[in-house]
Amino acid sequence: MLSNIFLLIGKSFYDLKDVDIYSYPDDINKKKDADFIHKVIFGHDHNSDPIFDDQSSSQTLKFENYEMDCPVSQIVDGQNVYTICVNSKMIIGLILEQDDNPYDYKEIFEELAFDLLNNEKCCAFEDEIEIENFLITLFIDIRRYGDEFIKKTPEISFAAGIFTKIFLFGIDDVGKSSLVRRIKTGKFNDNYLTPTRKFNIEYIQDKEGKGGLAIWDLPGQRTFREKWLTGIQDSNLIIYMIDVANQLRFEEARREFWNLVREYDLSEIPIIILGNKVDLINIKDKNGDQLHRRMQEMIDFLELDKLDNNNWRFLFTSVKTNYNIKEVMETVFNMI
Ligand SMILES: Nc1nc2c(ncn2[C@@H]2O[C@H](COP(=O)(O)OP(=O)(O)OP(=O)(O)O)[C@@H](O)[C@H]2O)c(=O)[nH]1
Ligand SMILES: [Mg+2]
Repeated sequence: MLSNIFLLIGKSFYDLKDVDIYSYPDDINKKKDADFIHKVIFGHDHNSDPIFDDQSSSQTLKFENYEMDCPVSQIVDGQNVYTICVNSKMIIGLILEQDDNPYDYKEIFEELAFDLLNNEKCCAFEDEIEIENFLITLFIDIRRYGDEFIKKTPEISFAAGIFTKIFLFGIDDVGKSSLVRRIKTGKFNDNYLTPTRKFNIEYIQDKEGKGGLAIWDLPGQRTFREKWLTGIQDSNLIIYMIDVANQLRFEEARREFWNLVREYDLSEIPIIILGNKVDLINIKDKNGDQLHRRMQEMIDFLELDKLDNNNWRFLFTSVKTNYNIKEVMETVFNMI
């Protein structure tokens, strides 16, 4: 488990007075922890390509792009430290628990730091609050990843026979994580969720003893979509969710669905397509003809009839109003 994160940034790493130190949640102090910091810098420098160019002192700290070297794992004063150097000017360090394997965190550490800095441009390293927010975001996401993914990996293989793996995907903002939360806790909150960043696995035990589900809630944002292919393997059932109220993104939703279906042989796996946020479209009679017509329109648009797989169902849902959520669960258990 990640216990602390820190950032060393400065015009030169050779003299600590030129280095600013930020950390979260525990304070790392320039005076008190000087020895520790020196060792971290030395250890990183001697375990990676030469990265600290001493020309740097005259240059500014403004960057267009952020490049990262490969993370370095070291034990410093008995602490499990994992550091990455950015643009030869900064070191971001994770302090992990003793029995953590830093390499489990390699991918998330590199990708998240890269994504936050280059794609989301969340920090320009000019403002202290911005820097602190950047560190806190990294901390929370890496910690959550550790808690939910790394710790649970053995559980998946161990429980493979008991838990049915459900692969839940769809473009961003359609309501996937909201659905998982609804199933798990019965709750919905308009303001509760933020975009998912990593595979999120939720284990749900059916109350009536029908079995256990491991629902893989995938991040829908564009940068994560190529990862879908990695996660889909061994799935027992697939749920593809679209937002029926957002017509502007129908085309994108259809494209992403077929990208995956074509790429991976899904002919044997049951598929449920959920048209979510039905509360936002104007249908007066939710069980009558009008809804039926809408459903047929969606099926035609998504070209579901072209699926090799005959084992699919389309359902309208509203995670918000709880409409059809019970039916989703029934359909899941019927289909598997
Ligand atoms: N009106 C309405 N809003 C919903 C419904 N389901 C989810 N939302 C809202 O849609 C937004 C996105 O929901 P999320 O569950 O985070 O979406 P997601 O698909 O997990 O998004 P990514 O993780 O980015 O892929 C949130 O603001 C939800 O509150 C619904 O049935 N009706
Ligand atoms: Mg989500």
